[in-house]
Amino acid sequence: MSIINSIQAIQIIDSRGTPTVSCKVTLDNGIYATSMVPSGASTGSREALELRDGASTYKGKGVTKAVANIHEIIAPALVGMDVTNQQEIDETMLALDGTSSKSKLGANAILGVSLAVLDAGSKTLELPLYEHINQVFANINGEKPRMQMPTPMLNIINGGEHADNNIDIQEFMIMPIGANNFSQAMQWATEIYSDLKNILNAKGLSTSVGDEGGFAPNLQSNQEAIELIIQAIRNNNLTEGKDVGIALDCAASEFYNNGIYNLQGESIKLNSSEFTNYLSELTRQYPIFSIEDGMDESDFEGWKNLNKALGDSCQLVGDDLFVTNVAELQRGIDDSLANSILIKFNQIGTITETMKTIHLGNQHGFKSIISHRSGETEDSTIADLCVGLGTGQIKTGAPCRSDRVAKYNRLLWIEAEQSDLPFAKNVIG
Ligand code: 2PG
Ligand code: MG
Repeated sequence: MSIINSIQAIQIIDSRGTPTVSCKVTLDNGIYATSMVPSGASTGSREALELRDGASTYKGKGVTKAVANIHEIIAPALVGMDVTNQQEIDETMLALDGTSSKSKLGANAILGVSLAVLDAGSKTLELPLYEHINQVFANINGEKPRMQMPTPMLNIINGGEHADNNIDIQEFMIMPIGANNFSQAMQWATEIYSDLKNILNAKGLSTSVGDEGGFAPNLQSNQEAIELIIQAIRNNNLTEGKDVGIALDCAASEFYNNGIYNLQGESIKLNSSEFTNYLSELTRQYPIFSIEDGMDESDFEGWKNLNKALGDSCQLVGDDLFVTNVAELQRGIDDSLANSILIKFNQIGTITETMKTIHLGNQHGFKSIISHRSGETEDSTIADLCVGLGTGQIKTGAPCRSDRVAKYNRLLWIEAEQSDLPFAKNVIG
């Protein structure tokens, strides 16, 4: 038994210059761990509540109330508990909050503690974090995942809410599906990224980056973004579709209104079935292996139709659609809305709930993709989560900016230390 002795929290700053919660859990044996909570921009409306002060300081975005909730409500209840009992600790916080949206304590307060508890548990057991995560999942779900290194999904052109350019689709990602191991996948990705910069430069286009480290030029169309990426892939003697797949996150809720998908960058307005055709056409033209949030979060008929049209040939990922919530995922399974789920622990607020959602997906053949948020920190827990749960895919931005590469660099260390871990080669397609 390793007992929680104290819990401290402070307000820190994330990669967008916005306050967020950091939490430190100290055990009676002197071991401690800290966490930092990420934050989204294109958030789903059914996500758990991120508690912000709304005061005049920090443009209303301070998190001192969430910090106070940790000190005044959560810490007194958790001090004295066994840190290795993740589920009991998370469920104690859920009971303290008592709301379905975590609006009393704030999902940012609860997650900060849940993550620090997870890491302190691994430290006191002297296990690498990913191995501890593997065991915690088995304790909660009675199933021990097969650990593996993921194929990374690297967002190298940013649009939508993550950039100030005219591109409507939020993320254009490369997936080095044909690499032999994780480090080769990262090598290819950085080489492609570097070539893409040269290509943009040569065309007189901006090489400034967006929130996730991808380039954010103004372009004629979504197609042009994909074609520039394909050119960069080919410049490296790699083949699109064989060595490197393309993945999109449309974040379609951001440009959907009253039944219309409004692609302002291309001056096109499409209804739900026309937008399904637009996406189907893109997959016919280009080797697109994965489409996230292809439809608005509440356009359930649209999702059903997209899944009918593309679900057999393409990974269709629910992010705003499922918000890492077990009930939302169950609806998606029952109604055949998608075939994969994006996992972001701050959408739901605890490690235990995150693991239950992944477990439900596993039972129904859904792929889980572990994901960062557009507002990030140097916290790299998602790298260990991905390996420990063996989900096979991680999306955590471009190979650029420390908030993004902290996760990739942690994965490079895991690969170096555990060379017998299999790599999720050709994970899709
Ligand atoms: C997404 C995420 C991360 P945000 O939509 O998948 O890329 O963005 O954190 O802004 O919701
Ligand atoms: Mg998304």
